[in-house]
Amino acid sequence: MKNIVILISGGGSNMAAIVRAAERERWQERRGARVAAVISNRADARGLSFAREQGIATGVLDHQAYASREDFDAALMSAIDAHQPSLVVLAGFMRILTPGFVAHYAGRLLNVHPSLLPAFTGLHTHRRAIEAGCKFAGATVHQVTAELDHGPILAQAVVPVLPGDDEATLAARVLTQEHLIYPQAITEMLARL
Ligand code: NHR
Ligand code: GAR
Repeated sequence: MKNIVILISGGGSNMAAIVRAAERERWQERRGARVAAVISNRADARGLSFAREQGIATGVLDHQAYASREDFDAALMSAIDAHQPSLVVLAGFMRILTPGFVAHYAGRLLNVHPSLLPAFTGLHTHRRAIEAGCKFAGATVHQVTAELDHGPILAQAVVPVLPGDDEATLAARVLTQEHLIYPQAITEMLARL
């Protein structure tokens, strides 16, 4: 069985989209893959209750309880590795990961980023795209490397920036595309594992 472990920090809508795609497309029977666990760095992440309702194992590791990023990442690796993952998926996970963590999951660590990389790495991407006067925005699924938001690109989707858009309306339009391209990119990745 190819186990997928998903890391979240908040809403978890990408995680839910992946779980729903796995069910709808019967990944377990057809691809020998399943979402084995959802782990959050915030106890109040709304996505956790969805995962529990689906009968998926959940875990919480509060980064504030660790003295350093290295200590947090070491604990996170132990929690993830308990599920023997083939793939580790960042879905709205908001903590930058240390080079040691990234090396440990090299080639099997994915992220969805809410911009058309290599434009707008880092945070507040929608505000920056609007301020720059971009006519198009979008989302990128990429492999995670030690350099933030710079790993090989696996999938992208483009949306228009419309007159009157603010951060919230643009983020919502981008998010609906993330929900389509992320499960698709994971499917393609699973076929290569
Ligand atoms: N880690 C590495 N090494 N490489 C990447 O490409 C990563 C990563 C960890 C997360 C997601 C990324 C995004 O899609 C991601 C990609 C968090 C921050 C950030 O600045 C930046 C980018 C991403 C995720 N986080 C702050 C920090 O100090 C905390 C912010 C907060 O807690 O709200 O870690 O955009
Ligand atoms: C998504 O738009 C994701 O691309 C973005 O946060 C949202 C999470 O939504 N990720 C980042 O900004 C990472 N820095 P979700 O929790 O509902 O999937």
